[in-house]
Amino acid sequence: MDVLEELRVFREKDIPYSRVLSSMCTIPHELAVKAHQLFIGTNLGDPGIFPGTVELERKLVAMIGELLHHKECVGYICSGGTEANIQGIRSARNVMRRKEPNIVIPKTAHFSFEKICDILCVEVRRANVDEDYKVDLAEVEKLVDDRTVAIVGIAGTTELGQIDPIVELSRLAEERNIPLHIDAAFGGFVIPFMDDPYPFDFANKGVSSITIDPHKMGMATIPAGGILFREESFLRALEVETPYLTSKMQFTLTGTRPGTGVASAYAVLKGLGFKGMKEIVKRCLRNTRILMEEMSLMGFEPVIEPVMNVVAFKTERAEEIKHELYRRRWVISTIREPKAIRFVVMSHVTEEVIKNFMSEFRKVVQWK
Ligand code: 0PR
Repeated sequence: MDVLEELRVFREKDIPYSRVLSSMCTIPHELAVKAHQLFIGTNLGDPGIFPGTVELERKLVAMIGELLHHKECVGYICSGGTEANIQGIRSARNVMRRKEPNIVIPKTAHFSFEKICDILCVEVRRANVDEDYKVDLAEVEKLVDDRTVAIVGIAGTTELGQIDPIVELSRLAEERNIPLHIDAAFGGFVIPFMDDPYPFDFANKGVSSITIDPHKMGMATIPAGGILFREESFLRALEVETPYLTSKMQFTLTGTRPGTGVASAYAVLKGLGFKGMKEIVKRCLRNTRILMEEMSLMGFEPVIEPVMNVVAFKTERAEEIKHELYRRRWVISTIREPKAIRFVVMSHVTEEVIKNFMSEFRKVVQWK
């Protein structure tokens, strides 16, 4: 067998996106795929060799910065939300220079913060959430002290797509002079394109850094995460010397770093424009409502009214339903609390996909 033939056999074992209602990634936009191909082999880890790719990254950062109400922001395209969150907290820790530092995050934060706590040796304090699964401000205030180097707010929680009260968090951060990092890995490319966007970004003076991932709702190719800072000093706080490269200093976490994410994210944002992105988000939100209607007809109740294209429905049988669906090659997920099945309605989750899914889902729910 020819090696490509062999590869195809493995690839065919993967589950196609048309059966996946759990993922925050999706089929990249065709413009992203073309851009990716054009930039294969580029390495932003040695920028002197790739001045064109460097220039493109600057343009992309400014473009995303404009979307987030701060065109002059600085940052870079990284491997994903995990790296972006690590770097956001690492820079705050380095800028703040506290002994035995801690950070205050919502209980609903992504598990990348577990890694942060381990790698960066910062204590992670988890604030409770209210009945809408938004972080409780009084709790955050209680947990913050002189050793707090960052407060974290989430714009689009992993499990429910909820948005924390970032306006209030920003006020608190300003008052206490503590950097506020926003994890908008998912919501960053959703909220700005909604009809009545919640102000989650640099428009709030207390926000010092934002995670925003092109490889999620930005329709870019994997890997493409984004970390943006309000001020240059936060980027400088990440630098190490690179004695033998074409650059003197490096602020990224990884060394060798693909330019493909930069190119594919730029292609989508520039190619589709604000209007095109708005249409994608609108379709995802409409399909979320369709899924909601189908599920409520079956008697399922959402954990919260969906804020964006993530929705979870309460059921004691969540794990069992997920496993039986997986056995039938359909992928959904569950959340930690309360017991619920969760869906992410990415652009590949079309009306047709929902229809096919619901017909299988009905059989699974009635089964046993
Ligand atoms: N922050 C938030 C709010 C996230 O939801 C995620 C990932 C991250 C950070 C970390 O991002 P990276 O995975 O890019 O490092 N959220 C999804 C999750 O863990 C990612 C995902 C993507 C899950 C595709 C499944 C999947 O098929 O649930």
